[in-house]
Amino acid sequence: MPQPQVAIIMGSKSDWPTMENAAEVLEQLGVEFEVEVVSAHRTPDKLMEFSANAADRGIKVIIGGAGGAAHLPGMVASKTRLPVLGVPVQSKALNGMDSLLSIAQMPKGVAVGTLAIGTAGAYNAGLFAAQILATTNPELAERIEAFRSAQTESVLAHPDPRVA
Ligand code: RP5
Repeated sequence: MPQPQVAIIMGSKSDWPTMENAAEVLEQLGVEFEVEVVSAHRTPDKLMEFSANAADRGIKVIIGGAGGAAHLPGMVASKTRLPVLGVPVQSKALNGMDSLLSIAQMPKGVAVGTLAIGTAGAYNAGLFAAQILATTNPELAERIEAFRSAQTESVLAHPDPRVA
C-alpha cells in the first residue's frame, strides 16, 4: 500500500457526502490519502492520538471537516505542526454559519486554513492540499497545471449560458 500523504478526517459519518469531494479531487490528481471519522466531542482521545502521531506516520496535510460546534480542525491543529485545512460542513440548524465561525475564529498562534462552507470547500481543501504537496513534487505540480488548463478550456469552449 502506498503511503497516504493526506488525511481526510471528519466528525461524523454524516459528513461524508460533503467530504467525499475532497477525496474526489485528490484521486483525480493522483494523491494518496486516507479517510476516517475522528470526532472532537465523541472520540476526544482518538483525536488527540491521531493528531499527535500524524506527522510521524508520514502524513503531510490534514483536512478536517465538521459541522455545528466544529472544534475538530482547531483541536487537531493544537496537537500537530502539519498544515490543517478546515471544512465547515453545512449544518441543518444554521446552514453552516456555526461551522464556519467555529473553524475560522482561531486564537493567534494556532493556525487553521478555513475553506468555504459545504461541498465547494471540501473540494477546494483537496485541491489546496495537493497544491501544498506540489511545492516539493514537480510531477504533481504538472498534473495540477493540466487540471487548471482543462478547467479554463472547458469554460472557454462553452460561453453560451443557455446551452447545457
Ligand atoms: C459534528 O456534528 C459532525 O461533524 C457533524 O457535522 C455534526 C452532526 O453529526 P451527526 O449527529 O450527524 O453524527 O460533530
